[in-house]
Amino acid sequence: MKTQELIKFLNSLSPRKIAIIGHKNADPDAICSMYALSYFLKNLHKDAEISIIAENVNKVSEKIISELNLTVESTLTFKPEIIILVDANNLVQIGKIKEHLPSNTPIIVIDHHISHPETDKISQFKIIDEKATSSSEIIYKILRDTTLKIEPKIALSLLIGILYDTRRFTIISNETFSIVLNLLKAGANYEKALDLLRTTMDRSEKLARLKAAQRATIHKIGDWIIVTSHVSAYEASACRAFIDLGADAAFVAAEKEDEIRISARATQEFFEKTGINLAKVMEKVGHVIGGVGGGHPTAAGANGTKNAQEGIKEALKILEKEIAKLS
Ligand SMILES: [Mn+2]
Repeated sequence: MKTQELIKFLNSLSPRKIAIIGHKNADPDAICSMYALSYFLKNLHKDAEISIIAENVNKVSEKIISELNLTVESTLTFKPEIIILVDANNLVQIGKIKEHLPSNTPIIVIDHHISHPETDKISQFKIIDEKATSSSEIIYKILRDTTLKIEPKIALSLLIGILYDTRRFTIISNETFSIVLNLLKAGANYEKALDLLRTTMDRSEKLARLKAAQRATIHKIGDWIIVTSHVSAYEASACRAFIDLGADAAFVAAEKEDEIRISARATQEFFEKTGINLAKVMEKVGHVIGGVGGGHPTAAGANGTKNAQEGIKEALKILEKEIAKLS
């Protein structure tokens, strides 16, 4: 971890106002890693004003924010002297906040998603660890490299972030288990973490999933079953539902007035046997819908403003081409 370089970079700027910004629809990993990072920064720059910002947060994050009594702003509340993007690696992901960023403000990127071409252009310093299960894991390693004591609430937050992004220890490395053990020793309560991540599904989410199923198209490409559909919201949830139903990969578009979002999910088996990385697929889909895409090999997405249908078609075209190469 480039912790010492990070500290050096931060000290060279000695910022008095720091904005930590996560992606839109911030998930528990984004929220919890931003919170733990703010703890680190408060100790490094004692007098600095620090705010945690995300345009909006997802439902389970809402619960965590209220239970842990965190403060998350939806917009910039001051002119930052430094911006730290966490769990995001490009500015489209932060949504409308992008329009309010003061120019010439140094940007640091801390993220675990597959690196994005824009990252180098926008950032003066970055810590990108694609092997990390979560941004929370990266922040843990930063804290570990300092003499700062990890307080129980910080340990709990990081555990929540890791649990969420590993899908409760489904996608995990041996190292992550040792990190989790250290978080438990630092006072994180595992029961509490699980409890905070438990949510009941909204009626609107249930309806979105069922409508997605009603509108689904099944594509048989080689031996694989790919499902596509469209909804007005909860596209990621709908994708997960299709994977649970038996799809090897799923693409679901959500069309809003001024925004197109396409979510993509695949099984680990699909990724391992085809080598198709959805983050790369969605990067291309992002161009088609007039925005950007990225994410992880089996969970990715794209945001844009137009051509939802074409975006889905592009994804299928890429899959057809790649799968044809295999036979
Ligand atoms: Mn994450």
